[in-house]
Amino acid sequence: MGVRIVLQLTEGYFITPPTIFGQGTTIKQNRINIMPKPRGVSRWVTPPFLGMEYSDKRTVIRRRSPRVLLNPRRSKAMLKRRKFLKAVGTALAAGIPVFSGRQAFSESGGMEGHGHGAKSKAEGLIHKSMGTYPPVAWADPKIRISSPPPLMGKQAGQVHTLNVPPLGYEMDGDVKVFTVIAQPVKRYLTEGRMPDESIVQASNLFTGGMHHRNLPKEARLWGYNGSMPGPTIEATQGDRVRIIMKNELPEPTSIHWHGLEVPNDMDGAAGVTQPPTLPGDTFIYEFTLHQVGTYMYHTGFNMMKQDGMGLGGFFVIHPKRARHKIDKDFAIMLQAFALEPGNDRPNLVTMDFNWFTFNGKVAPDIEVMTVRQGDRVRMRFGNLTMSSHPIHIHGHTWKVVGTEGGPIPETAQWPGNTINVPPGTTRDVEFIASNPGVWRIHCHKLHHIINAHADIPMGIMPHGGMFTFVRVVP
Ligand SMILES: [Cu+2]
Repeated sequence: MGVRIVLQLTEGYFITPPTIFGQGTTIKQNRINIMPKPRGVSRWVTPPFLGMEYSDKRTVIRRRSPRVLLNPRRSKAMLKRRKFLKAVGTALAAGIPVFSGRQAFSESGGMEGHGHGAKSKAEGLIHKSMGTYPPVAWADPKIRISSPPPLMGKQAGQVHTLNVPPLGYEMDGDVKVFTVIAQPVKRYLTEGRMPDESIVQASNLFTGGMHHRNLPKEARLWGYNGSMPGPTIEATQGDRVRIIMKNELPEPTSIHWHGLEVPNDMDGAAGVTQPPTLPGDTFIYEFTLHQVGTYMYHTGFNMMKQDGMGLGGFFVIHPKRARHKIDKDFAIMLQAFALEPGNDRPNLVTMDFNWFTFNGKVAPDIEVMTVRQGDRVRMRFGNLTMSSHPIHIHGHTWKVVGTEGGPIPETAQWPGNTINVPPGTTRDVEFIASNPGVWRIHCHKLHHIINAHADIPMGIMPHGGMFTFVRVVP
């Protein structure tokens, strides 16, 4: 299968392609800006996604072109061919591997042989496609969104992923079979309620005049099985697992098994180890697990966008024989979104994130972790954001017992009550819940414990972001 990228240049077109693919085997990450802003353009627009055509021998599926907005009064003013070719030259000089305006348009019967006149066929094509295709959407109304698979909600193991329903499996002979459906998901980051008064004593909820109600915030994101993040896949060392991935997104995708030592063709690096799975298609991953520990899965295609839309989850492998019994085993995925006021879709081209989530929720909607005094508690953190998160617990000291490389030998474990979780890593901590009470646990980057950088009721209790409690019941 070949992936052909068509860069459509026109007046005022500011191109920020997330990913550009070579023929079959190479991926190049690129950012090019074609400047300057020509006359007649009312404003720059950063297109959310590059227009692409996905083709195999039989079919050409034209996905949507980028959003390009011109001053409507001048939208008929087409780019002169000379200017177009000049821009092509710029792109080639910028090292774009697969781009040729001539190829792109001659294959569509466009530019070839039309060198004269201001309104060549190629120009017509540019204009037509600009007008015809909207930006890549959150959901494609033509793709039916499946309800969660029947095993969603069945506990497969011991891990409690806060605010995320568990995932069960079926056996096919000796193979554990999981189903994950990549699909658009609406997620309330917060429903706009007050903190739970059964957790915090009412008299302590006095606000000092700084506390006010959160507004509800619903976001349109991408996830698996109706959940963002996706459900935690749990298996045991030595298991053979099969993961059936169905794509109900409006664009191709794949799943990368982050940290797992799988055969190369199971790595999910779409464009390198497999073709991307087209909308409506299914890809089956199957491999044997020899590792132990906390791993992740996330998209392996168009990552900047698809990870940013939320496509990730935990992959936990339990040891055949545990070091010791764990009473409570929690998993918390760290994610961040830039949701501008009045917008329910993330801005994917900024690193100014303003919503910081534990498992797709912000305080005060994040589940409280209730344990009994004396319980041995494990917490697993995974970071799919673009910055680190130092997660801090009150009233307890834990030991760092694992990373995305598996368990840390006991002699090398270290104590603390803040664990920095850098991007792309996981960290496991364990502690005995010895100290009764309601204890804060939160990211210690203080901008990460408010919502939208706007509600700042910091007087008595931080109210938002990566923040919840561990309640130790005596
Ligand atoms: Cu943080």
